[in-house]
Amino acid sequence: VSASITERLLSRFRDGDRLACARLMSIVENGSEGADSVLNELWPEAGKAFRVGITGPPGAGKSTLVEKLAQECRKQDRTVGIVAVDPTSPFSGGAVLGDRVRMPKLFTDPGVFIRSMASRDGHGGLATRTREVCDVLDAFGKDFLLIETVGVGQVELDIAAAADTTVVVLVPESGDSIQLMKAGLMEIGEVFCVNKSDREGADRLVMEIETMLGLRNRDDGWRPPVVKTVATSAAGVEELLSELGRHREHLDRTGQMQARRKARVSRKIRELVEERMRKDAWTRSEVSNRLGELVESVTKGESTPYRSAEELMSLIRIGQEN
Ligand SMILES: Nc1nc2c(ncn2[C@@H]2O[C@H](COP(=O)(O)OP(=O)(O)OP(=O)(O)O)[C@@H](O)[C@H]2O)c(=O)[nH]1
Ligand SMILES: [Mg+2]
Repeated sequence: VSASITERLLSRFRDGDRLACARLMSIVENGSEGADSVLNELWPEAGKAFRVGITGPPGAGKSTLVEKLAQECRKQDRTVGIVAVDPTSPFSGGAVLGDRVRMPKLFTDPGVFIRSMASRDGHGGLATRTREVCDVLDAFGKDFLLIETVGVGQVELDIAAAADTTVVVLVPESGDSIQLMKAGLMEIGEVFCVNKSDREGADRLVMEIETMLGLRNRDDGWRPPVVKTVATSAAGVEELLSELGRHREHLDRTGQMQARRKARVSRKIRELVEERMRKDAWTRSEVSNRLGELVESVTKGESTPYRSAEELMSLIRIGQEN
């Protein structure tokens, strides 16, 4: 994407053009050329949105909850960005279509922006560029960002890192409490939601969660609340939203919000540096040529990968000084 195109997109974006917003998100999501300069441009305009991660096992009702939370936010006159990370589909098109059918009212509301993305990092994790896509939505002026992901494996750590507040959604079905422990969801939940509480066993699950929370020592002075919801009828959703607000206040009051954001900035800078170092290291032909030679000598038994790495490091450092 050429610089003049991104310039035009940015100017339309700043006028509130949703198509421009979508285009910029794609540039950022795909890591296309110009992505970093777009993010660099938008950085000063981001940082105001409250980011809520919503995770939990497949089918727990996360999307339904997100939809109802968004409607509740709109009632309170707050704008909403929704990012749904779909770990199964390699293309986000299908998911968007599905959500468009499911959330027709939200799709036509100018105060809501919905974006689906495929998690393509292959680790089952949050799509690698989710944070950056959130940065774009944030700069677009959305007050509330709701980020939905299926909680499997690495995801919860990623989502906890990307969000200000993490909601763990569970349902009263057998094995949930074990799943909870296994997946490490207990560690990251700041607000717990027992959804489908129209089903049997909801109170028992609430008690199990409370018990497990009681066994854990948190050092942040926050006791995660457990909220019962029926997402399909929006029961409990208002309370869920107010608990989110309470956690946000807690983060602000205790300075943890700032600390989290600083940690995010620090991670971001380190990531960028590492990315650049990697690129710098291998794009120089003398380095890649020498690599080829070193591979030969290791194969012949004349050197080792460790000695080779040392040598390449010196070569890279010399290149950096020039
Ligand atoms: N009985 C009942 N059904 C619900 C409730 N919330 C959601 N559902 C239903 O559960 C099914 C799954 O809901 P989704 O919102 O798609 O769940 P999800 O967690 O987003 O699913 P994935 O994104 O596929 O992991 C749908 O058929 C919903 O209508 C609830 O509170 N009670
Ligand atoms: Mg979903």
